[in-house]
Amino acid sequence: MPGEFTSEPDADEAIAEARKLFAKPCLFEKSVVRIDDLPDDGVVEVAFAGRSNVGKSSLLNALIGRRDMARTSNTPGRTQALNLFNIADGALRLVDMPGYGYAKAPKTLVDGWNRLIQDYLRGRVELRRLCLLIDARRGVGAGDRAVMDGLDSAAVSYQVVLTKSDKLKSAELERVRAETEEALKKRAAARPEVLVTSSQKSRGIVELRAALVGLARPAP
Ligand SMILES: Nc1nc2c(ncn2[C@@H]2O[C@H](COP(=O)(O)OP(=O)(O)OP(=O)(O)O)[C@@H](O)[C@H]2O)c(=O)[nH]1
Ligand SMILES: [Mg+2]
Repeated sequence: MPGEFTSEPDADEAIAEARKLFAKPCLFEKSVVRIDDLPDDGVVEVAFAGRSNVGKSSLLNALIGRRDMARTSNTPGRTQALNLFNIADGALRLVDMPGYGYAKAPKTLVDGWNRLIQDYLRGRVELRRLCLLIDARRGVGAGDRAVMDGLDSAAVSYQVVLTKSDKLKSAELERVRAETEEALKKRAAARPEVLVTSSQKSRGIVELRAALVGLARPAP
C-alpha cells in the first residue's frame, strides 16, 4: 500500500519540527478573566481543558519542558483564569484553562462552567485545537461528555489526551484507550486518535507535541 510508505516520513518530520518548536523560548503572557482582555494579535491558540486535578498545568509544563511555568497544585480548582503562554514569539499560544466538575458534573457547558470559558470556546477564532484531558484511571465521565457535546456543536476541533498513565498497568491502559477511541467515533469535532500521556514519566509528550506542531506558524 502506498500509504504505508508515505505516513512514516511525515510522522518523523512532525516529531523533528515539534522538537525544534517546543525547544524555543516560552513566556508566560498573562492571566485573563475577561474575554476582552485576550490578545488581539492573531496568534494561533491551543487550549487545555479537563476536570479539576486531571493534570492540565502539569501537561503544559511537560510540553514546554519547564518544571513549574504553569502553576500546578494538589488543591483542585486552582487554575481560575485563562493563563496564556506564548511559544517562539507568537508561533503558538498555549492556554491553560480552569478545571470543571469539581463540585459536581455540569449538565451543560452553560451551567457547569463559567461564562468566560463558554465565550472563549464559542467565539475565539484563534482557537484551533482544544486538548481535552481525561484521567486514565477514570475514563470518560459525565462532565467530559457534556463538554464534548458543547465542542461538537460549536465545531471546536478537539484532541482527547489520557493523563496520569503511570498509574495504570499497560493492559488496563490499552483497554481505556480503546474504549475512549470507540466513544469518539460518533463525535463530529473529535480527532479520532486518543493520546496516552504521563507528565510525571514524560510519556506521550513527543507524540502530543507532534500532534500540535502543524497548527503553529511555520518557522521563518
Ligand atoms: N501520577 C501522576 N500525577 C500527576 C501527573 N500529572 C499531574 N499529576 C498530579 O495531579 C495533581 C494535579 O495536577 P495539575 O497539573 O495541577 O492539574 P490541573 O488539571 O491543572 O488542576 P486544576 O488547575 O486545579 O484544574 C498534582 O498533584 C500533580 O502532581 C502524572 O502524569 N502522573
Ligand atoms: Mg491547573
